[in-house]
Amino acid sequence: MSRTLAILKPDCVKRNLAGEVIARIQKANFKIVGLKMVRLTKETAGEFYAVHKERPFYAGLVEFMTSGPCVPIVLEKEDAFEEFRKLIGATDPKEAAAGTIRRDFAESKGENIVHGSDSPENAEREIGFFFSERELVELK
Ligand code: IDP
Ligand code: MG
Repeated sequence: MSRTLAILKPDCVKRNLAGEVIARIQKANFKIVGLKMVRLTKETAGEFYAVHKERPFYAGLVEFMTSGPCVPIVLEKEDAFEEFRKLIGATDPKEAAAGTIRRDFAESKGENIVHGSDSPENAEREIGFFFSERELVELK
């Protein structure tokens, strides 16, 4: 079993799609072991996406991620990060495979509904960014 971090982004929460997206995640057999609602600040969003600091979309990304509450979720499954990236699809919904969450719900490459960690190392770091160990439940 491994863990990954999902974030329901502000567009997902604002458009009242959180329930539908969580249902899709659960139907794909991910187990939720942590979940909360947070409002990111310029500082916390900037730190979370620091790897993209030099990219042209960085300022817009920070603006978007602070535009409303988000819902970080810790998910457990075998090969969690790979399986979750498959479930959400490509960054740009126009390029995302049929049946993926971004393809079905996202409106643009920037406002793309959901985040998913891209490696086990980043999953650990990103989970730690939002959750302490005591906020994660033991399922067994
Ligand atoms: P990912 O979320 O699929 O891993 P990344 O390349 O890590 O994609 O980019 C992080 C986030 O930055 C994306 O999910 C999206 O919200 C935003 N982003 C990435 N590329 C662009 C772009 O070309 N235009 C606008 N926003 C972008
Ligand atoms: Mg990424």
